[in-house]
Amino acid sequence: MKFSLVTALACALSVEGHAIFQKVSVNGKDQGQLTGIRAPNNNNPVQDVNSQNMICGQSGTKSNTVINVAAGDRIGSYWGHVIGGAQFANDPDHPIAKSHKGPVMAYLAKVDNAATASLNGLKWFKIWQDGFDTGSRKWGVDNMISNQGWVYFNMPQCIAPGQYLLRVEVLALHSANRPNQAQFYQSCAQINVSGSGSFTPSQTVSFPGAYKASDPGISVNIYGPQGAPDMGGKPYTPPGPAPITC
Ligand SMILES: [Cu+2]
Repeated sequence: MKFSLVTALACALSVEGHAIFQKVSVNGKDQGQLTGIRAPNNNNPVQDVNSQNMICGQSGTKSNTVINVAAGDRIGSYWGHVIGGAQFANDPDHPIAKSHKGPVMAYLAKVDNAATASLNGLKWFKIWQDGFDTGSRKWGVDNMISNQGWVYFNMPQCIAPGQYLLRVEVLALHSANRPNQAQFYQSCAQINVSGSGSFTPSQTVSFPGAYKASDPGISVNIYGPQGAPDMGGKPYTPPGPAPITC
């Protein structure tokens, strides 16, 4: 009884478990806290897939910096429980609460000026995702936690030079078996891509618009028959389009 009360309380305080994408690295070089990032200034999730906040999170921090990236570079996206990282020493919910199983996804949208671009009307395409591995039964979020908040992916070699917004998203599915309880966390990084790529997406999506609350990657029970957050060993497909291939 006591245990379940504690568990219920932990759920009620799940605000404690949220996370913010707040820093970028390029080939291992940390670009600095909130540098070139449009991040929400609190860690509350977006739960309405039709909200404007689905684009880059609730409007929050601004930066005049545009981060230089070459096609093929290894990009790091750093997540922390609050802006700054951990909320306090040994914060168990840093970089995110372990309960918050789900995929991590990265999208790009071409813009003229990444520092000043409006978020409306952008055409997004997915460049990477880390969903659920049925073999190890690990989620993208599990890999982010093992990397102390860092999520790594490569800027695809074929991306055409120019400025982009890079939207990195965590989708926490721990309560997604109840309507509108999937939790979306996202910020956008302002980047300038160099290289000799010439990729133009044949299909793009809008935010909001790309997702429906009923999408099978969003309205989903991730718990197996034993209650483990492992899809019962079944595959899971993240929402949105498939990542591009070069
Ligand atoms: Cu949360």
